[in-house]
Amino acid sequence: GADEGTTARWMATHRGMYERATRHPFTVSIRDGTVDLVAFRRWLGQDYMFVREFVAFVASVLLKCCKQSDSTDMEIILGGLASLSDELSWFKKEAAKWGVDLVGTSPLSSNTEYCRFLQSFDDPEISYTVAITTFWIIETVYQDSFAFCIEEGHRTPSELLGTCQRWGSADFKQYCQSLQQIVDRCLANRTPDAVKSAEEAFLRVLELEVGFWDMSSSQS
Ligand code: HMH
Repeated sequence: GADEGTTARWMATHRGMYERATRHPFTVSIRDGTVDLVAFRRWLGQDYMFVREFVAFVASVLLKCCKQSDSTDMEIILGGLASLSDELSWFKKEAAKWGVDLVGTSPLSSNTEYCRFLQSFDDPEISYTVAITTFWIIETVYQDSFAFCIEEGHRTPSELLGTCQRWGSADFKQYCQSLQQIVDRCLANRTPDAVKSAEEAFLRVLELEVGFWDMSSSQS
């Protein structure tokens, strides 16, 4: 319909891939209450390192935005960047609670691969449209994954509810929807090639997210 943006069409077209990222056995096991706490600890340590790289990535999105877009976009991205400060504190507190040594943790290969992808956005040749699309879908995978863990019928262990609420809250959903509106607006006036590049970035994120969950839940 007329109110359906490009992002909604991608999510329908690539439904299977989107669901592999947002209904992954790892996050579904959190919701079921069967989660392996060794895996949860591994995810926590790895995600802390990811978020540190993510800060630099969001800064690169902000920079691209400042160079070519309007001030409402800037305020939303800046708000997202600011909230990562609180998120890093949260990771440290949570790591202490779970006995995860953040200093002694080194990135596993899927994390390194994802971080390299994030670093590639430093290139000024990568467009704001591709960057904001990437930002939106990275946040949305966590929003959708963790919201499912606190939806009706969940059996999420109480000590994991705080984690799930961080990304599964109504506020975080609203923030993701603001990003999605920016993306759809950016895509609306771009060439088919530019839209295709953004769609490829969208799919790459879904792949990298599946890899990140696989890495977290792997038994090795
Ligand atoms: C791997 N994807 C990964 N970590 C995160 N913290 C987010 C997305 C959301 O910020």
